Amino acid sequence: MKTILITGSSGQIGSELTTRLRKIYGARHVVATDIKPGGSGLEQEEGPFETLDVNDQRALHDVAGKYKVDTIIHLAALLSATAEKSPLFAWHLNMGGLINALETAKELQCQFFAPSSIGVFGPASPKDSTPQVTVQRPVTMYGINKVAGELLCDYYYARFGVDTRGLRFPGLISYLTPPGGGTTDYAVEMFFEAVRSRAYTSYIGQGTFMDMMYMPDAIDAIIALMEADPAKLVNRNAYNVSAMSFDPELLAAEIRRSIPDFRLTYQVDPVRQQIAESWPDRLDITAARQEWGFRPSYTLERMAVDMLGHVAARLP
Ligand code: AKB
Repeated sequence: MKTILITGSSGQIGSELTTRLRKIYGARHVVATDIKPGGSGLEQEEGPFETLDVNDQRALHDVAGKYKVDTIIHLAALLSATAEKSPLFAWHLNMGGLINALETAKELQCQFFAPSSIGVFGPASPKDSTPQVTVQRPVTMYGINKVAGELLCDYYYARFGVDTRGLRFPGLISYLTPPGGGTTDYAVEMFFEAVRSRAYTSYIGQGTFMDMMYMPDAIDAIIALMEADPAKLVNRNAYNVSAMSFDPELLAAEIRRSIPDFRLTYQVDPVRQQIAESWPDRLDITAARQEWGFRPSYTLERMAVDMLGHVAARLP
């Protein structure tokens, strides 16, 4: 039986992952931590929760030691748009938090997961069917952090034998906890505004395609990768994963199947638009399929129907 420590457990991924892992491994075996409570609130109610600043190496080590964890899932990080507003802070949080979590994993001999991102690619990477192994020259602070993070995780595996694993997440779509400060957040906002007001103004321009995935598939992917046979993992840090690729028009068309009078307009934000244009249109996910059986189950159509149902149920 695993005992898992999650950092950033109140965030978009953390809040749903904590609940799922507690169902699999038991509430006592999943220690949720965050710098502040938040998220769905369940991560504090359903099992152990500790307030933790990942930049505090000693505190991180002490919490992991107190619960005798054997797995660390390190989610605490700043996303792309926020990182671009405060690049120095992003460097300290994203890199400082990661190295502290890796050191703890090394000292306590833990298995380790850290999310990477489509942000590791840049304008010099192939835009379509972006390969697993290709040019990685990102032009954002977030992307630089993520590339350095992938390399650090590889280093801790090769040098110290820490069982590090990671996924390059695309935009993640969910209804429970909102994403914060990402470039792909527009997709989630569009669902909520479509149900609330039947209209949405997109900060990402028409024709800008990005990879996306529904949260249940993202959670399944983390669990599948962490359970995968280590002998089969060639590209540990980190695997391209994605379930769909769309631009704002394509998503709006899908929403109109359920809300025919939904109106989409544009007010493009130059910073987030530039970030989006530097990222791939569509990833090649062959390595994840072949090495550990990645198989997302939500298409754009299935995801949109499910999302709209849940968002309608949540809004007053
Ligand atoms: C962001 O937009 O910053 C994230 C990501 C793709 O890593 N959702």
